[in-house]
Amino acid sequence: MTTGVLVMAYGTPRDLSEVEAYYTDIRRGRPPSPDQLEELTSRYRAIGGHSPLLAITTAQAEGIGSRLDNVAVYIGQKHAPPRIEDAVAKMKTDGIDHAVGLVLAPHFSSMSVGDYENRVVAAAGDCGWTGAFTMIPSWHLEPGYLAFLTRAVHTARDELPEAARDGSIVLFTAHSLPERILRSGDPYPDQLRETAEAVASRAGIATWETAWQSAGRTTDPWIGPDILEVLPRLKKEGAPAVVVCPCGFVADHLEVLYDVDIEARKLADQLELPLARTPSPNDDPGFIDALAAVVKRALPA
Ligand code: FEC
Repeated sequence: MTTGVLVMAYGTPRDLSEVEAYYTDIRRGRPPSPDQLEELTSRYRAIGGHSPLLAITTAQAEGIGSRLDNVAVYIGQKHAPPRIEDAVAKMKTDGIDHAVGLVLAPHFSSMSVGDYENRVVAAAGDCGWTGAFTMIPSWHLEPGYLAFLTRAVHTARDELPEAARDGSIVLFTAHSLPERILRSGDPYPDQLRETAEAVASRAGIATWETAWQSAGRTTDPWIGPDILEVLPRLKKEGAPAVVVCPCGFVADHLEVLYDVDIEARKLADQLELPLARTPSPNDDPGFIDALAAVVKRALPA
């Protein structure tokens, strides 16, 4: 049997000239207004004009591949090339009989992981790939991922001023989604809480909360509370400092490097609330071991 793993990620524009096409894709083909485009472009400019996401996704996929015997690795992105559809077509050409689908996001939502799965199924139908497909729905309690985050919480906490460490609050965050996902019993918020609880217990952290970040600029209500509302409340309640652990993401990219490192930090500075952010998993060897273990369990015997 010829086996493959399809590693899927959000995707990023490779440079500023691709931001418009990328944003149009995210908006399902509706081009952004000039103001919307300028606003997003200015966020990419603020992180140096380029997101490291594709390079990190590639390193993660190669790391997973190097830990598996006789398994071909494909990268499929949601909003930029190489796209999920291209990867599925390549799996057909390569004669893959069985593929495992892994999304580089730990928590399941019908609007995130579910959407990636739908794209694979539709692409298979379109190109006529008839191999078996096993989708990994979530891996938010994978021991190696929790171990990475546990170390990361300690690393970030140690960056806080010594006097502010005791009593500091850890905020575990993930990308917000429109509230309508909750009506169909989506497990996304529960899974975020389960990751947070598991890491807090391993790290010996008594004071922690979950919060949401990076909500879209749409008129729909999005799941809250948003990190930008939580920081002022924590200050008011007398928290001496905050550790932000964006555990819904596994790489440095716009939503971490801008939304946490620039936007949330600016607010924390205004509030005079010390803030440290946990390092991202990226290509940490122990973290990649964890992803490879998740894939191995899903491979056909
Ligand atoms: O570094 C980069 O260039 C890419 C950063 C990036 C990641 C990411 C991950 C997730 N998103 C999720 C949901 C939504 C929903 C919308 C939405 C919109 C945007 C926009 C940008 C963007 N997202 Fe994203 N997301 C990243 C970037 N995202 C840019 C458009 C401007 C803005 O709103 O800021 C709203 C549109 C829609 O309805 O589709 C919803 C989720 C994740 C985490 C899971 C995953 O990685 O797939 C969920 C990284």
